[in-house]
Amino acid sequence: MATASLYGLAYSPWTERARWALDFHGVRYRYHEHVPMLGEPLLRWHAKPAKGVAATVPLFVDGRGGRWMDSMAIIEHADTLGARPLITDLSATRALAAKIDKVLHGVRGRVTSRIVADPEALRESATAAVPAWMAGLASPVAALGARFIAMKHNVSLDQARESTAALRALLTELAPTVDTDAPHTRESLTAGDILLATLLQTVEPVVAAHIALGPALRRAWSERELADEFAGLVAWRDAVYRAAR
Ligand SMILES: N[C@@H](CCC(=O)N[C@@H](CS)C(=O)NCC(=O)O)C(=O)O
Repeated sequence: MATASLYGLAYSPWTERARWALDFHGVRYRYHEHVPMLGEPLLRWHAKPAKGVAATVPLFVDGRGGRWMDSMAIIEHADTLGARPLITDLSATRALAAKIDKVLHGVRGRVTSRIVADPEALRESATAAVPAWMAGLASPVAALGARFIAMKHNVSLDQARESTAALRALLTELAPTVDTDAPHTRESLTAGDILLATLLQTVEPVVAAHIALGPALRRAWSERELADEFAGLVAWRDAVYRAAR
């Protein structure tokens, strides 16, 4: 039987949303952690993007010639494989994903610049790719990898302030749409919940049991001020993870 594969970056909200939808539907696949920069040729080989198009993760390959190189496309595809769809209103969900993606692109600049500036965070990034004893040696490669990501995705490393303002504006808009008191179950989970829950990774990372991050990387992903301001949403996210991930 053909084996499906998912290529991703475990800490990335884009990967986590695709993975969550596939897991929710019980899709069987082999997960492969992508290594930025060094893994680029392999990723392009698997993704086979059109000329001039960047290969990105998550990438889902079904082993029978089917290829989905976008997190929302993977969620939509996963919905065709399971019993109860996560997407109830396709155009509304796509619009929400587009809105969140715009903010996530800015936040990527903030997170990447913090990682590049923090030797400990670089060391932790390197540990994810090589054995721990090599992490010190691999840190410069991790720094190159982080800069490579910034260049490839055209992000500026000093857009931290604007990205936080955009994130605050988006959370302010989305907070009233979430019933934080409603009971959370697998049965009530929607794609919208997954999109918002994974966005909150950029405010306060979820517990390590779901996404493992060392303390320095956790700091790079966190936005203390927003975590206090949107504590209700963060608590909602934790409850959704407990109930449905
Ligand atoms: N629209 C895409 C965006 C994915 C994206 O930007 N992925 C980044 C995550 S940082 C990536 O592939 N980075 C690794 C690399 O470029 O090597 C999606 O929703 O899947």
